[in-house]
Amino acid sequence: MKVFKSVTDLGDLNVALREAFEIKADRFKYSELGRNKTALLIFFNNSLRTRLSTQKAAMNLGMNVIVLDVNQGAWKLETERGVIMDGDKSEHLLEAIPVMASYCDIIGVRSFARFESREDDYGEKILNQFIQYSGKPVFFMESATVHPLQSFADLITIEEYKERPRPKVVMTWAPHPKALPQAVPNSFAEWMNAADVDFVITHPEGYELDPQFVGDARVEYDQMKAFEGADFVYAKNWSCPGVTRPEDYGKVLSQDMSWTVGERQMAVTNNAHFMHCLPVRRNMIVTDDVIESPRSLVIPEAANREISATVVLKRMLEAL
Ligand code: AN0
Ligand code: CP
Repeated sequence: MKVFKSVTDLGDLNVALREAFEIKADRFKYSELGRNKTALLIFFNNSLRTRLSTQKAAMNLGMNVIVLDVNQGAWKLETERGVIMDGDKSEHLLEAIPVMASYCDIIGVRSFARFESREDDYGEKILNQFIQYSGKPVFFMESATVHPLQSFADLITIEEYKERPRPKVVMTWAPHPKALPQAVPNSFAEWMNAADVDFVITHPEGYELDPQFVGDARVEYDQMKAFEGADFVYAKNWSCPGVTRPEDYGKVLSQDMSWTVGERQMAVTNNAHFMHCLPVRRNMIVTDDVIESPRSLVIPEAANREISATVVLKRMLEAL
């Protein structure tokens, strides 16, 4: 695997899931595979889970790890070609990428949507430059539009906790005070469409996700209706994807607190498990009672980030 961005990069999902459970049963099974190989993890944005779980995954495989926080201690990077660099940015991405690549074998990059231009974000301008100019395998650690390591961990979690063969999975929008990217819901939709689940998306009008990720998924604007009979409830806020009104891209269109996931909504589900990628704002996205309930999977879900990252790095090491 040279790039890890989409569900299709993993090939057969059942094979990938089997690999995940094999690694979960013995996470050091491939501890010789990464000997003398180096993973470089580059963060343009904050992280707790991705940073720690990916480092742990690399260590499981016997790799060395270097982590760079671009905005803390490194030179500020210009990302646009053709700019006269007379501002605060001391170095261009076009030099920085090959230099960073020269010190490692595999590169992971986190670079969130900037909300300056929908075209740049959905064109994956930053990550594509890493793919193009590094000459190294690149895996996405949440880009402008996708967060595949999260969705793979989510799928592993659903596989572990499902209580019937084809569970109903509902992804619901929930309120948040700040504009958040669409990467998590985009990828989750993409992965659920590829998995053997009955998938429903619910959100207020105006929050329609990009059709390339929604695919054939059912969209239900009535949250209570969507929740009926759900086996898994996956909550997430996202800002306006700008599908119907491009001028609203990245805006907070609603802070409707009736969408906060609480006992009222969970009561109409099939005793659903609650999921969220974290970090989560309590009593905005989900009530204390729901996130603390025995049906909440937020901690095992986060723990599975180590497993998804180990599978991905293993596949990349095997293709070096
Ligand atoms: C980010 C997001 O919503 O994309 C990261 C989630 C994994 N969340 C925040 O910035 C709070
Ligand atoms: N879920 C997730 O990616 O968390 P971090 O932003 O803390 O890495």
